[in-house]
Amino acid sequence: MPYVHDTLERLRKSSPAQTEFYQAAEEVLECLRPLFDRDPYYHDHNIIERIVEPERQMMFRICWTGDNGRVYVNKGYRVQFNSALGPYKGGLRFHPSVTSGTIKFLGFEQIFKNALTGLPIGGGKGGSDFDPKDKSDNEIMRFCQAYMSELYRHIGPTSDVPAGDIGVGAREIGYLYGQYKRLTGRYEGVLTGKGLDWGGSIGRKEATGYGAVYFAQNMLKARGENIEGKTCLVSGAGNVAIYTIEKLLALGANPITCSDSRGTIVDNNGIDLALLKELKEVKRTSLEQYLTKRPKARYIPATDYPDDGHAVWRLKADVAFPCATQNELTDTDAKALLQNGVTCISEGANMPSNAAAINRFLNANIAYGPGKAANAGGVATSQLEMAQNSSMEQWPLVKVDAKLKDIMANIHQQCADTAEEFGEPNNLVLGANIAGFRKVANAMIAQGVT
Ligand code: NDP
Ligand code: 2IT
Repeated sequence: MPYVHDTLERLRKSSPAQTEFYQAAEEVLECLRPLFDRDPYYHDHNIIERIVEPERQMMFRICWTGDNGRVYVNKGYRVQFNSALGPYKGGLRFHPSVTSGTIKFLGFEQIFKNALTGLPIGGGKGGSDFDPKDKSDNEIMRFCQAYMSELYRHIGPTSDVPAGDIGVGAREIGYLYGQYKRLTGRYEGVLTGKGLDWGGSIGRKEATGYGAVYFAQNMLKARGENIEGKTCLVSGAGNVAIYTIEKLLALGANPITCSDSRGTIVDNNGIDLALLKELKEVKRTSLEQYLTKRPKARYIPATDYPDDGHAVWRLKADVAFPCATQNELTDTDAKALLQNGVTCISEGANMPSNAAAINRFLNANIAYGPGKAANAGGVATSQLEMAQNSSMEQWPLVKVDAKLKDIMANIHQQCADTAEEFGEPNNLVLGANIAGFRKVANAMIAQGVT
């Protein structure tokens, strides 16, 4: 199929060094081959060349003052990738590893994820190479204010609505929102993940993790199984990991791991959720501290796996939830997971498994839910927050949670049906990419060449 091949070749030349973006684009485009083979419609409209190019990208300087009086400089980004289905929607990531390529890969994934939710949201993403670790609360506030001092002119409740991602949680959203309000004088739904007393949706904080567990339940149900009693591996110790663990415990599963960039906790009696929240949501400290209250747990430093892989994936279990970051799960990890009996993987993170690991899962025919489907509960609940903001209402948890469950079941069904339609039942990667793509592409074509 020269169309896919040529587009990827052009991207490789025009986006040098954007390896994560290229990886994400290659996965999607390779999955689209059977669709293009069947029908020249999308080719006739030159749709993949159009869809891999962001509508707009902002890069800006952020200057902020440290507690020591020194002025620091960081890079800021916002990629407005695709608005065919609605206002740009997607989180902000503050992490020292962030480059324009990282934000572009995340924005690209977001387009298809948001399409799968069935809600009217386009795809975008933003962030900075700012490192929030070891910064004081005042430094975080000044950085957020500086970031919003540029971003505010590019966003709005019906044009572009950012939210959280790695390094951006309730505290950062608060400071960003305060600055937006100060600069514009407007109290409106321009960010999601807000505090519950000032426009936030009940259930948003929990939604990505809960949604990833609901997605696993749907995959297991399709195979006549249930999550109850299953031993689960979870990576990460942030927002997504914590609420994945919370839902697993509530459903009678046994999550035995969590991890941060420094190491992994293995607690065969089940992760102590209250302790994890205290360490990560209140004290913002290293996971190693977990041992002081749970001495029977084990701590494996990340340095034990310096080059290839992650301790979390080397344990006996039934279900795995990668909830930390991109490419955290290598081919060696994938091999270990399969050998250790894991038969279901639901990705809370964005693109956590590398291409070789994904191929291994698909060849083994296990239940594999790719991030753009399995972690869509977060952005879906963000859209529910936008709906509540625009009607000036706040819905109760039962309503939000029922909608979230419905949305996750729908996403699973769409992916499974589309995989079946293209003769690869169980290939939810193919199903997610084709189902998401068709919605966006059809809307782009209907709206003409813009
Ligand atoms: P948080 O910042 O709350 O937590 C991230 C966690 O992952 C931390 O425990 C962090 O450890 C760990 N981590 C980050 N980078 C690495 C690394 N290179 N190696 C090992 N561990 C690492 O972020 P979230 O929980 O919000 O996000 C986690 C993932 O989920 C990301 O891929 C994000 O894009 C995705 N996601 C998030 C959504 C949301 O609503 N928040 C929605 C959908 C997807 P440490 O603190 O030591 O760095
Ligand atoms: O990757 C993601 O979907 C998110 N970080 C959440 C985006 C959002 O707008 O809630």
